[in-house]
Amino acid sequence: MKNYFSIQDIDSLPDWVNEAIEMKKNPLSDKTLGVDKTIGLLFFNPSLRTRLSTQKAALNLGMNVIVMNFSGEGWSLEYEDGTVMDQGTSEHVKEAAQVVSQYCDIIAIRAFAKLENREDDYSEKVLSSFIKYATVPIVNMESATGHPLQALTDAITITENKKNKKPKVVLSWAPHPKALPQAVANSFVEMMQHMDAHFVITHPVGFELAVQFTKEVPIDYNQENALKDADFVYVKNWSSYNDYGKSSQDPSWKITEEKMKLTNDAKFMHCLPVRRNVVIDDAVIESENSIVIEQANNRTYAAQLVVKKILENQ
Ligand code: SN0
Repeated sequence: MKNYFSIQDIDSLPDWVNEAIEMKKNPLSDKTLGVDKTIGLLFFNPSLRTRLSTQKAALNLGMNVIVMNFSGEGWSLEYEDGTVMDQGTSEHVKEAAQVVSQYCDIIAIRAFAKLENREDDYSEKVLSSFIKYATVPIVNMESATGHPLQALTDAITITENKKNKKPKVVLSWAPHPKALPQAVANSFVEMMQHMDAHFVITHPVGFELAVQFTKEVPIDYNQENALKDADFVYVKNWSSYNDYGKSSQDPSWKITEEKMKLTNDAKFMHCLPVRRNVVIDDAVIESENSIVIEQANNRTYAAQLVVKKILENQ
């Protein structure tokens, strides 16, 4: 594998999930694989889990890690060809990507959707420019349209926690005070189509995700109906794809203890960070069925597996 841009880069999901679960038992088993190699983590947006778990993963493989926050600290990058750069942008991605490639053996990038222009976001301008101009592998740490490290984490977490062969998994939209990207939901939806699961999406009318991700997945506009008999409830807010970037705070979609009673004693999942008592009630995130902390722990093993696969290919 050269780049980890989307879950399409996973050649065999069951093998990857099993390998990650094995790696979790002995995280230092490949501690010399990355010796004398450097991973550079470039952040255009905030992070807690992604930054620390990816660093931890690289350290477990013996790598050196360098981190740069672009927002505020880096030069503002230009992505268009042939621009007369007499406005706000200081450096073209063509130079930046080639320069960083000389310092790093792998570059990982976080660049969220701006939610201003759907075509711009869905063209994956930042990630695809780095993939085009960098001379080393690129790892997606949440791009405009996807968060494949999170989705791999979620596949590992569901596999570890499932009680039956084909669990019912429900992705539920929830309210949020801010307009958030569709990236986490897109990659989760994509991932669930590769897993042995009864998968249902529930959200208010107008919050349909892009059909290129949802394909034939059933959508139930009635949240309570969708939650019935669920084994896993995965909660996430996203802004509208059709009315691009429109948000909603409709409190009737918040996940409560009452709603969780409709499920088959479901495990509660969220990628974090989560707005307590807006997205979910305290009682749900603090319940025994909440596996969000364990889910966040698995971020390390998802990242470690991806970096390992890239190192083995170098
Ligand atoms: C991001 C998102 O894509 O939804 C990252 C999730 C891993 N989430 C947020 O930006 C939440 C910000 C907030 O203020 O709650």
